[in-house]
Amino acid sequence: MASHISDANEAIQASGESTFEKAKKKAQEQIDHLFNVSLDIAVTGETGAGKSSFINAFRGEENAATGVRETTTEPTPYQHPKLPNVKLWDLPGIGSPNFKAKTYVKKMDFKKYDFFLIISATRFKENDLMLAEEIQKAKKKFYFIRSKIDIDIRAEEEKKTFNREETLSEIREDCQRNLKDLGNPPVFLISSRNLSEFDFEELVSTLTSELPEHKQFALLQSAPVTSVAMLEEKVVMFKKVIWAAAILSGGIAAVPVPGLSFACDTAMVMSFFTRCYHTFSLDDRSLEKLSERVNKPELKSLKKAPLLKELAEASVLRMGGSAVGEFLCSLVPVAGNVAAGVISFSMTRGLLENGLSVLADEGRKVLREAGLE
Ligand SMILES: Nc1nc2c(ncn2[C@@H]2O[C@H](COP(=O)(O)OP(=O)(O)OP(=O)(O)O)[C@@H](O)[C@H]2O)c(=O)[nH]1
Ligand SMILES: [Mg+2]
Repeated sequence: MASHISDANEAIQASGESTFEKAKKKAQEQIDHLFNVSLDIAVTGETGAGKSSFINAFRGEENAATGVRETTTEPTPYQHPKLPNVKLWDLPGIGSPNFKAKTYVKKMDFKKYDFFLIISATRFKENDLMLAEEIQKAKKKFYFIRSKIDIDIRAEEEKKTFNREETLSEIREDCQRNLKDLGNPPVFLISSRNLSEFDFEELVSTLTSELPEHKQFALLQSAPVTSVAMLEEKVVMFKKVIWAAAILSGGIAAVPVPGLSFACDTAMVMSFFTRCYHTFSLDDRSLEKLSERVNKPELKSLKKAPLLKELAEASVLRMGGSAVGEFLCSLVPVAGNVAAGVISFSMTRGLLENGLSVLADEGRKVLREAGLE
């Protein structure tokens, strides 16, 4: 009992709250945010600017038709393949003949989006500025994306005087000149052919820092793993909520019952790991896509860490059976007590930390093999 009390104290301390009840409430809130928060990203810009291509690249799926003439006049939502609560909305450009600015705002229902991405493949034009002003009036944030940078770079590369950094600065400055009236907002240079290049990560960092905390979880989880730096951001995010997952995993949530099967507490732990697994793009489908993208077939057959195998199987079986429970036990720092069925807060936390670190290492290995360090 004494150790149970000190264990509860440890949980309270980890939460930064004053009582166990408050700690548990905050833990529930954090985990709800991690698992359930929705995010609605509006993507707009002229026909052909690259909206659909960006949406596809962000989601890692090719559902939005690209290179076709404008076909829809309604906002079209594209769900994130792993996070159903995250949607990217393809908004037809304001400049198309079917739309006029005033009706546009109304028709597009600006209220429902968390922020807007305004895309242009050239300079930002009057329509883009008009749109930004309307977004501002609706008290929403907007971010400018200059797309198809790979095409600009390729064209410049052929010149003798080519200097990559200079070319990029020129594009940026050229875009910014047209946005002066809006108070010089930043312009993010992006190639949807390869989000690992140019300013995509900068864009994600900026969005993350400007979103409310609970929305940050959704954005960071849904953002594609474009480099080790991006992976590390995700790892940090999960680390921050380990204490909450540990509290909710049981253990000390109730007075521990000797003999209670450890499997009873695995649901939260498993869904935490499964989240990390998908967010780090370690699932077979993501590995396959990555291997195609970087043209390295060997990525598909990387030898997997045992935890990863367990997760791959568990995600097929939904919630794994006792094999998963046993496997999780092997991750518990002091496995001895597990036999007695008493899983303490600090043990659960240790287990979550170990599992996260296994998955993070796996992610780093994949990125190294893919040449995306
Ligand atoms: N090289 C390169 N091509 C791109 C990029 N983004 C888009 N494209 C190409 O540009 C064309 C138009 O892109 P879309 O994504 O269809 O443009 P959109 O804004 O959705 O166009 P609408 O649906 O007509 O409004 C397509 O042929 C894309 O393949 C990019 O970053 N790099
Ligand atoms: Mg499109």
